[in-house]
Formats: sequence, C-alpha cells, structure tokens
Amino acid sequence: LVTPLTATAAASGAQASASFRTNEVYSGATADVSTERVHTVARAVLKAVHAVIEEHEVSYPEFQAAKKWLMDVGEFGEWPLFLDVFVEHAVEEVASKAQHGTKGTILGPYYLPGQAQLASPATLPSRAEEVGTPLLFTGRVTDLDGNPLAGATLDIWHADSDGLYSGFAPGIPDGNLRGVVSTDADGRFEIHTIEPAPYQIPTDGPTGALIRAAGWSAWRPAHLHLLVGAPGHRTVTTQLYFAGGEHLENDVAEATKPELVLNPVQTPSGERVAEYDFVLERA
Ligand code: MBD
Ligand code: FE
Repeated sequence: LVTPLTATAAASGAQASASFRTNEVYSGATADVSTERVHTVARAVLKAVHAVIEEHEVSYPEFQAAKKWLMDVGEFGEWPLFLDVFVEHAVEEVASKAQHGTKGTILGPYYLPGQAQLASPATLPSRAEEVGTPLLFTGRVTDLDGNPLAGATLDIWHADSDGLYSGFAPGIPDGNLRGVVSTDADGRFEIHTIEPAPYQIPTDGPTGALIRAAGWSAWRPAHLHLLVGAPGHRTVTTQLYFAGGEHLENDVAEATKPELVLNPVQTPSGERVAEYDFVLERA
C-alpha cells in the first residue's frame, strides 16, 4: 500500500490541536477566570448569536447545519485553525493597544518550540531538494532608545514553496524552515532561507468548506512568522509579508499591517535581500 504524501485537513488539524494543548506559547489556556468575567463575556457572546439569528431569521435547517459543521470542526481538530484565522486578530488588536515597539500580529496554529539554535549568520534547515527563491533576511534588534540588543533571539518559522509547514504536513522533515537565531554583538542578524509561498486553508476540512460555501478567499499572503525576544524585554509575536505579494490586501486571517511588509531587493546572485529592524520594549 502506498500512502500518498498529501496534506489532509484532519492530519494537520490533529497536529495543531496537539501542539495547542502542549506548548507553553499558548499559555493562558488554563487561566483562572472569575465567575463575573465568564458571565460577562459568555453572556455577550450568546447575546450576539441570538441577535444574528433574529436579524437574519435563521431557520431550523440552518441551525442544524451549523450544529453539524461545529461538530465537524472539532472532529477534524480544526478549532486552532478556525479560531486563529477568524478570531485571533481581534484579540491581538486589543492586546496591541498597550504595546510599544515593533508591531505584533497573530501567532497562528503552526508554531513549534525547541528548534535548532543558530548563530548569525544563519541558514535555516532545509531539504537538499528545497525549491524556492533564495532569501536573505537581515536587520537589527534594538530597544526603544535604539540601543542594540546583543543575544536577542529570532524564533522564525515559515511555509515552503508549496505553502506547507514542517510538523503539520506529511513528508517534510521535522524542523524544516524553522530555527532560533541569535543576534551578534551589534544586535544584527542574517538569516538565509527561501521565500515562502502564500498559504491556503485546507480545502478538504470544515473550515475550507465554510469558506467555499460563503464564496470567500481561502488564502493568506506569503509570510515569515517570528517571535523576537531578549532578556528583560517583551517578546514580540509577529509576521512579515512581501510587498506586491498575492493576497496581501485580502488576507483571510486579517493579520496584515502596513508596518509589517518587507521590500526585498534583488541581488546579482539571484538571492533577494529583505531588511527589517525590530524594536523591543522592556518587559
Ligand atoms: C497560517 O499559516 C497562519 O499563519 C495562520 C495565522 C492561520 C493559518 C495558517
Ligand atoms: Fe502561517
């Protein structure tokens, strides 16, 4: 029997759900919330749902179809995907009101901790047959006053040229296109990798089914994910996009910000060079 190495919604959903349950980056999942707060927020959510039903005169068949769809989201393990695509941006926008320095955006479901630690200049782990335009991602990490942060870390992960992430799609080695890169004494970093492709929500799961049924776009623009941190400073969770890239103006996850767009420059060697400076506030 030959098992095709195609990504399925159920397999990547199961991985994302397991990752969510075990990884510290999602801390807060077991946060103790007061009765008062649960009452306030849960009641407001229910009230909003009731208001939609009234306003749009939702029918019994529509209610039962929605119930089936919600059950499918759980069975496919797609709650991390669905919530990070359609809800996380609103939570991030609330959090960002109190933040200074480099803009953050959503974390998404595909972070994995414990990747290879690399000194700058670094090359992200990739397959011998890795396809894609070579990219040099370079810049500096400073504090709010412009002082370089030596030994800051950039935990970086991104999709391959098929838009697939290691750890969540079959046939890609663990740790591929993931790494934790430390800045040098001047706070500088140089990371050699390839340009990621845009990401499409899996079409064979319930999230994809909703998107299709509603006639929405299933795409995110190509992006690099980053957690940028330094001792004594707040870690920034962010993503960087590519100027002129497809879907940049129509991100299904609504997670782009104008401050987070790279302008890569072509070099004679064929590598594209993208520069970005990160600014961290004190913790
Ligand atoms: C992604 O690659 C992503 O970054 C987000 C936020 C959601 C789904 C897939
Ligand atoms: Fe992503």
